[in-house]
Amino acid sequence: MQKRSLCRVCVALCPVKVEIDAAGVPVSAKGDKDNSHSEGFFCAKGKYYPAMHRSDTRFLHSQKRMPDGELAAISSQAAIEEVAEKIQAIIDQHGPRAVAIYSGTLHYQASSTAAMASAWCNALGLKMLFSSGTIDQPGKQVAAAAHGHWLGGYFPFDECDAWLMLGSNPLVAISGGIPHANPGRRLKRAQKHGLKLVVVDPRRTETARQAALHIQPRPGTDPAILAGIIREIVDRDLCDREFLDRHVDGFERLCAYVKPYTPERVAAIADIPPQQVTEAAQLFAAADKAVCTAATGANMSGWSNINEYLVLCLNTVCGVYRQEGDKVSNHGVLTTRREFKAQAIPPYPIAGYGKPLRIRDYSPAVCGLPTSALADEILLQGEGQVKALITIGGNPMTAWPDQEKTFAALSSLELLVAVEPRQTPTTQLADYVLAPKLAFEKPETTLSTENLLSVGPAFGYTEPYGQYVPAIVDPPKGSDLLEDWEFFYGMAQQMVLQLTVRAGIFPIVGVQTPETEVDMVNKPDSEQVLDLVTKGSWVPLQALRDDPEKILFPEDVTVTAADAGWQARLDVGNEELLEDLESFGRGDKYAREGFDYRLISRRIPNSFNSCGTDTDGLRDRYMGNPAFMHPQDMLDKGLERGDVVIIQSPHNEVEAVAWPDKDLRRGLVSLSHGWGENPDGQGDVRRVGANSGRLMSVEVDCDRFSGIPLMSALPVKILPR
Ligand SMILES: Nc1nc2c(c(=O)[nH]1)N[C@H]1C(S)=C(S)[C@@H](COP(=O)(O)OP(=O)(O)OC[C@H]3O[C@@H](n4cnc5c(=O)[nH]c(N)nc54)[C@H](O)[C@@H]3O)O[C@H]1N2
Ligand SMILES: Nc1nc2c(c(=O)[nH]1)N[C@H]1C(S)=C(S)[C@@H](COP(=O)(O)OP(=O)(O)OC[C@H]3O[C@@H](n4cnc5c(=O)[nH]c(N)nc54)[C@H](O)[C@@H]3O)O[C@H]1N2
Ligand code: SF4
Ligand SMILES: [Mo]
Repeated sequence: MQKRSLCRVCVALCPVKVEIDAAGVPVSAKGDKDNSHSEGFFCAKGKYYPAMHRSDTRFLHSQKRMPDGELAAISSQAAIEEVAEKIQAIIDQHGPRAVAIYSGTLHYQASSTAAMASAWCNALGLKMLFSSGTIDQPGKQVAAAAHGHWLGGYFPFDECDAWLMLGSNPLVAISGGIPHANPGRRLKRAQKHGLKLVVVDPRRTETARQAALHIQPRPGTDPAILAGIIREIVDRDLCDREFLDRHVDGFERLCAYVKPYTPERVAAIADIPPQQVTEAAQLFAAADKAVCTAATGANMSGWSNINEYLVLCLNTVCGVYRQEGDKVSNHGVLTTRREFKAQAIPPYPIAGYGKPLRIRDYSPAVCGLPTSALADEILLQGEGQVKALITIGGNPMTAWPDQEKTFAALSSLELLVAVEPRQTPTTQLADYVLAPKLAFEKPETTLSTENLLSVGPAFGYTEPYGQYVPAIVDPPKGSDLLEDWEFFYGMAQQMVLQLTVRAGIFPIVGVQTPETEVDMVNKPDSEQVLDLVTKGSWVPLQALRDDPEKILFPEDVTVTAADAGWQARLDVGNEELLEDLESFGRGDKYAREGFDYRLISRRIPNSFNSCGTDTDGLRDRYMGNPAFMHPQDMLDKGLERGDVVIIQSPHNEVEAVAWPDKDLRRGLVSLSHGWGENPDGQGDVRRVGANSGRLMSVEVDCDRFSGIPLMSALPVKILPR
């Protein structure tokens, strides 16, 4: 029997057709060719998603750590009661700051999880809330706060003539850069209509190969490239003067800061031909509709805030936004109904949103609390020490920078709870594992990906697309699993809390989303929770349930005039952030004597962070997560494909498997994350992979707002084993 669902490994949420056997077990999946939005697109991880449902490493029951040190099955209800009681006791004794939450990537992809977990945290007054966002692209929120927002929004990818991307590879990551569904086909189609793609990446990526212009710089030099492009646009008088005059402050200051970045200087810093700067500027400014975006590569290489800020400045200097009367073809389906107006939302403070952390002078910022500081907040004794951590849909032991410190911290906790469906390096340390149902076992909507439009121009859908899918299989026989949200609801009931659920996943700037008090006596069912998180949406969720064939919901929406008397302006002259450009210009502050290679971040097609790393068939595409190097660099070091090397950073070292990649610049090692065992593991690196986070320090070279450490362009040495 075949049933339709959505793959939920990554934000593409690809529509899939799942083959279910007579026993009700999902056996295989393929892309849904009948779906006009995705046109059958899916990937290897989606193919193996049914296998993840059946995996040997999956927990079929919640778990409790026993006195002998082993995990043992416990009923979901008992797990809820015991965890709730322990959390309450810790709060009673040490206050709410002793309890921290870490929300990982898979927390956001289930709309009910994010809504109910947030509601529970709010009801308890928890403030120590961390997420994978601050070890991802935190410069986005920082830059947006300094710059402001344009309520008319950006033109979607499909309508643009030029598209400039720094540090993203959407043809593999399927995340941002190019909108999620079927990015390859979308790109080809857009190019047929004349779109010029410019990619800035030290690696000739799958996406870069399709570009009209690929700039292949030294990693960590994006500030120079962006400043150079803006300078050229100003110099050649290619700015949108009218937009700047009417809606923007700080232009003169921006011009002064980018002035030193002549094409020749940029070329010297980034080691690229100077004419590429001019060419990129001309391609971008000549386009009728264009957008510049940056992703992880530009956020992890030491200059996240200034990179993301210059991206916004470039867009604003060229006035790329939708104006009054422009059609809004991607208005939304399941997010809260809203207006698009030709007006600015002014800048707001970057930080200072609450009580500071105890270490490294961090205070809550627009991007949230710095995850890189959480291990130290757990380890640092005294008043305010974090004693309990709940991780939801994340895997700190493979994802957090400085794996050894993370290991020490997580091992020392009084209580570690993981809401996690499978055995991971993190669950090896957990006191409780709350075992959730997996995707095919629960209903879902496309809300979470649609809501990503609040992250930036290349996120969310480019068309008014929405889908609802019901549960299509029962959980495995004999299992005792709940949906993620039910754990938080159950704990709230146990702790006698009133929960209030807010619609949506991430707030959308300028939009008031409806809130609803949850019935704490009669437990809602999953469908009712989905109704709460889509309350006030463009299209009522029930309409999607009633007609599953209908997936596009276009309405005639245009950008309206600004409110009468509206004065707010965008700011491209934020001195605090532009000072980073000044600091960048003083020389390579991250270089370390003797560390002659740079490790750069990347994604590989066969794993999604740590998902897939224990799935046969996905794991074995390479030997774990290899350390890609230029073939000539390997030759110079006498290395062959598959040889084990030691990658040493100023902070620590790991073993990794060398693998040739002619698409890299010389002098680089390109290593993906999410792999590797705990530091006490004994596994073969060729199977378990290398943990790149172990090389990173959370004490030096971290950003002052988000705490994101140097996770790309990291100086390393390559040594024989
Ligand atoms: N060195 C280095 N480190 C990095 C990065 C890098 O480039 N380099 N990238 C960073 C980035 S961008 C990110 S986003 C983070 C990722 O950091 P995390 O989000 O912490 O890591 P994931 O491996 O994505 O964890 C997702 C977990 O959710 C579990 N899961 C799957 N389905 C469900 C479900 O239905 N419910 C629940 N509760 N759990 C589920 C999976 O088994 C997995 O263990 O890593 C960051 N770390
Ligand atoms: N297959 C797969 N897909 C994924 C994930 C995965 O693990 N596997 N992870 C998901 C997650 S959590 C996220 S956040 C997204 C991220 O999505 P992307 O940000 O698109 O991630 P990557 O594919 O790693 O692309 C980053 C690119 O930055 C380049 N880079 C490294 N350093 C620099 C630099 O200093 N400057 C510039 N300009 N480029 C640099 C790298 O070579 C790489 O090609 O992907 C998501 N999708
Ligand atoms: S993992 Fe692959 S199939 Fe699944 S949603 Fe992402 S791109 Fe689609
Ligand atoms: Mo991420």
